[in-house]
Amino acid sequence: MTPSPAVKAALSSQAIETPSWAYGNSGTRFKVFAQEGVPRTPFEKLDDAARVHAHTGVAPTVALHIPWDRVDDYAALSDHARERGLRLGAINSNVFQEDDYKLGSVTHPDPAVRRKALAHLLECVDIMDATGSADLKLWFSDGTNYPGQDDIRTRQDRLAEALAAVYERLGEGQRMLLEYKFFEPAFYMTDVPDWGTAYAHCLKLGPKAQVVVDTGHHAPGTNIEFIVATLLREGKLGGFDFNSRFYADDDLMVGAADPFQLFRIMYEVVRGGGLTPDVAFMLDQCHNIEPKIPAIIRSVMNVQEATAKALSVDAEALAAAQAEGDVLGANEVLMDAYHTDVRPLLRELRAEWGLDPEPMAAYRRSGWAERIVAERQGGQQAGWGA
Ligand code: PSV
Ligand code: MN
Ligand code: MN
Repeated sequence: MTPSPAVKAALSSQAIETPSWAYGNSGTRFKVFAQEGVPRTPFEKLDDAARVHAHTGVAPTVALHIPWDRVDDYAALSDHARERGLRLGAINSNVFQEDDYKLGSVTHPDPAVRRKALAHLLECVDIMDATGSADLKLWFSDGTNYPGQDDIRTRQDRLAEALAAVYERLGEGQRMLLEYKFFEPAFYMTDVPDWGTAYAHCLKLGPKAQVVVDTGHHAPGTNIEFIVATLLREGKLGGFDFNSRFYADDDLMVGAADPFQLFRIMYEVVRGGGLTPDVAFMLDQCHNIEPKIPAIIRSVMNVQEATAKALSVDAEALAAAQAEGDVLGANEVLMDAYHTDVRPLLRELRAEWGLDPEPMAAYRRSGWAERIVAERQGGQQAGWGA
């Protein structure tokens, strides 16, 4: 296969955002296995993210999580990023880790708790102003555990009220990305459980409100690419939180559990014209037992490979087979692209960009892993599950 210049151009302009929390120690609710050399500060997380970008060439932005990445001087953090060829990406809010949020945050029955949660979300927009971030990512753990515990409809009203206040506060060029999740930590009812609920709120709010699809946040068997196609058709796909899962919200490396699903998602992205800066391609993962930086490099490459395969689909042949009702032929066109070995193309591209064609090997040789173990003694950055 000789890739067209358009395929090369699309891959050259792709940007995959890595999450600050994936660099720090994180774990499950059972145990956090601390690794040596993990970043002690948000600045050091950026140092690690810079290695991922240096070796892959396609990971120029880093998502922050407040309060895990709270610093006194966000301009200094932005400068630190810029000096390393990075930019600060989405600001992720956190209204799920404090005792006050036991019964919810923006949907809590107590107005004082709702006010506190809203104040945090607004603070996140202040931080966006300081960091130059364009996206506020909202994930709410809000929900109930027992039927009758609280009123489903009233909670939707409270949610809508908070979202509207945040929307009002957004500045020029800023967006809010609403993330849904079907269960956990709430086990009976979650206030933003699915794309339909997120979409309904975003539609009412306006064009600066978009839906974010976390690939681990669906019931098993859900056709995620259909959701992606639909949101793109409606102009409401704000971005992805990529990760992979075998059971629930496993947060494993994207493309590890089901590379075929990732390909199908990326095919719908390509098909729907979603390979643009308007769709944020973010990772949301935890690396509990594997070394973190190489795991993130591998994840970025997995997204890149799925994208390259999606771009390899022979659109004309597929459309012709579909028009003729050629079921097997159409399926074969898609599977041909999935089975294409795109690694030589990506190696060639990296060489063109002046990078080592093999990011994993280049990272191993770089000595960074040994250096951070030697230099980063003491202290441990808290994060998800920590
Ligand atoms: C919790 O499920 C979660 O993984 C959500 O996906 C958020 O995006 C992430 O934590 C960070 O807040
Ligand atoms: Mn997520
Ligand atoms: Mn999640």
